[in-house]
Amino acid sequence: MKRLVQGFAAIFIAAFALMFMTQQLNEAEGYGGDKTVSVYNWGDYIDPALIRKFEKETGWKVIYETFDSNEAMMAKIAQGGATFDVAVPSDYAISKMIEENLLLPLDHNKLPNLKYIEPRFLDLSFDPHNRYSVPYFWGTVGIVYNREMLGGKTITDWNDLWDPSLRNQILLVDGAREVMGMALNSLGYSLNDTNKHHLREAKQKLDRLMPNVKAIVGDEIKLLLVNEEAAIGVVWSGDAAEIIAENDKLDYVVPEEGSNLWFDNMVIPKTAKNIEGAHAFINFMLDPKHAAQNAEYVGYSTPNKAALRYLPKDIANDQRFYPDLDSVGRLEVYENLGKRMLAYYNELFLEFKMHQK
Ligand code: SPD
Repeated sequence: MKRLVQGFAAIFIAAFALMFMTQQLNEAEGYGGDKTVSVYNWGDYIDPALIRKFEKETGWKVIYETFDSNEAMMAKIAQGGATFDVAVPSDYAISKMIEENLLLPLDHNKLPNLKYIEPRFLDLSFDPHNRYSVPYFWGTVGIVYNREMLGGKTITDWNDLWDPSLRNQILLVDGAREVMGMALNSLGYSLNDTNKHHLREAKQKLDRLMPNVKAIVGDEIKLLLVNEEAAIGVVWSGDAAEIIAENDKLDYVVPEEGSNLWFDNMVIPKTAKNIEGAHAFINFMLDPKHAAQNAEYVGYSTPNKAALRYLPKDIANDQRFYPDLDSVGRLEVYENLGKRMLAYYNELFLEFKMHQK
């Protein structure tokens, strides 16, 4: 009996020591702990001065980590090794994370600044009643083009990109849904198409675009276009705004065949350690002055109605980035197409990427 008790005691002590060491390790890496708020966001997607202001006002230290695709973010959160208090997924990814039970319901009482969001950005189909998510930025996908490098030629359609005169002139955003969506739209299909023949057709069409593709890149796409390393970029609208602000030879168009309307929202993952801090951070970002400062810094469009009056007029009235949605052609929000179909989109995109020069 004594040996049995000693055995249990040894197991208990070992388990406790392991728990303690894991916590120390997590805290050393910056994850978890009630003195920190860990935020997982897209690259180049916040004004660092706002992080410092939040830390100063609340006493919580922000541990900030970035990702470059919804797929990478979801894999990391689902795997659970690192835990985050706040993350910023897009529409279809939010729906998928809700389905996979990866998110905590929000306490709206702790988010009084939610009232500043324009109603058309609330209660969207990927998260009815905003039970799990609140708006951060929104936008479209389109084409940035350099008028001078194209000799005055204007671009209006996705299909313009297949013009043989554009050899080695196109940079593509590194996103499976964006690139597959562009090819599907160019063929007259929906960017949520699930017909495998249509998807293969889109992939074959992408292969025919490859001679014109200079590179498929992440956030560096902005610098490359500003520095005129290529004449054309397929980009998110907020990146386009930032690029055009740096080089006025460039313009942005949302192609007439149709494109993507997207929403990035803030959520609290189920594994969050500091739920109080997570709500405080989200509410801080929803404050109109903070939302305006953030929008001006990153270039993306804010869904915060009250923030618009703090933005310079030339930004808030720019129809390219704050369009009246009825006036923009056929825009679709990415749908959660289910695990297998999303994996198929990724597989086709990876096959396409493998044939890069
Ligand atoms: N550099 C910030 C990029 C944010 C882009 N989010 C858009 C996602 C559209 N699905």
